[in-house]
Amino acid sequence: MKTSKVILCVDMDAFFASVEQATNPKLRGKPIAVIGSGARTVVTTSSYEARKYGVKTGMTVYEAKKLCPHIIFVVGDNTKYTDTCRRLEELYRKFTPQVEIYSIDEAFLDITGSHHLFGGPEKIGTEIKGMIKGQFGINCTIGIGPNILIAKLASDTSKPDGLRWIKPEEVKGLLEHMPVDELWGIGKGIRQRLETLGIRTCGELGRAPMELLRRHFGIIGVTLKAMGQGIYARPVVLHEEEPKSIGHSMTLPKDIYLRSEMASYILQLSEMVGRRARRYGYAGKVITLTIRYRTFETFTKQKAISSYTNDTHEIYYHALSILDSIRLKDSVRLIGVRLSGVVKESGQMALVDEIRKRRELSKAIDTVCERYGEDALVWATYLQAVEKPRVISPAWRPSGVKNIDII
Ligand code: TTP
Ligand code: MG
Repeated sequence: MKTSKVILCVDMDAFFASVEQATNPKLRGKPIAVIGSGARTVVTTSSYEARKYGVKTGMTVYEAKKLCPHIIFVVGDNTKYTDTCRRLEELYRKFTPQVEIYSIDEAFLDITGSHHLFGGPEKIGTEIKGMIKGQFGINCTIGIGPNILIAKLASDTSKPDGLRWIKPEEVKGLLEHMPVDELWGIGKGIRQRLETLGIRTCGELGRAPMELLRRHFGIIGVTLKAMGQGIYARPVVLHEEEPKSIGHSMTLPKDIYLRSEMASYILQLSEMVGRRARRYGYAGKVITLTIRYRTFETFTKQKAISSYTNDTHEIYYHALSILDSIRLKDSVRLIGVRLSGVVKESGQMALVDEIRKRRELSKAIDTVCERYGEDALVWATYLQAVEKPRVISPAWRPSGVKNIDII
């Protein structure tokens, strides 16, 4: 029998306000709001004492004061919060190495392999809550579930100062009558679109015909249906891990047939992959080309090369040779290029003069592009692409190399 995962979601209660109350006893137990220092600042968060009066994130100072005349405004200090965030991460790591710091005050911990060492998931939850209270003087809410979606739901529904474990066998019954927008990631827009299809609850979403969802939401329809059933494949993403690969893919503005057009996109993707690898000092030995046909059928082929590279043209050359080795069955809607088998660059890689020169050129292009934007300088072949889409994936993060393949 396949045992399910155990994921813990930790979310600080009224984070900025709690930190302020913890560091200034005069603020404890009082309605406070944390604001910025600008003249037109808004409430970033408020203490639960202030929330009782209806004070909410995003309100102006004036609006908050009207609802709660004795509210105390505190100008936020970001370094305090980021510092707390870093220290919290250390605390989580005592229970598992599988920690994802999702936002400044939220983390996901995969405790599947470690909970038995600590007396079970709830024991870990209680212990983390106690440690956070003891070390930082703040409350948090912890949700536990078989995946991130359910753990997040458990936390959201037991705030503040809560601890809730939704076990796998409880998921179905719990979701049956729950409105879809209570699920993480389903906002007003998707809720309204689902409503027009007669879908209001997660139970209805989970039972909706795949074809219907596909037609209205494209590939996301598949994820939505699974979410309605409480299924969520996204794992906890570890930040400190070395990237195993660097990839970019793009859905094309229209389906294409011509090899020459595909080559233009492949060059553009190779440049994005190469640039990212060079920026963070990585090089790889395996090039993968992904082609998704109009029908969504996806084809992936890879090629191992003899030496490590992060050179745009080498990546392009090999990706193109993969394209040449396949017989395209249909028009293409998505192309992806990936560099894997990635290691930290040694600095001694550019042995051949020609390669060294090209690397210098690549570096020069990177510098210009970083200063003036992605499109400032492009290889001439890009310009042959019929319509060049803006293709930075939503998963891209400025802070480091991130595997951004969304296929
Ligand atoms: P949240 O976790 O959304 O809120 P919270 O921790 O204040 O309250 P809750 O108990 O409901 O979890 O956000 C975390 C912190 O991020 C919050 O304390 C302030 C900051 N923040 C902003 O600066 N701007 C925003 O728009 C939001 C939503 C949060
Ligand atoms: Mg919070």
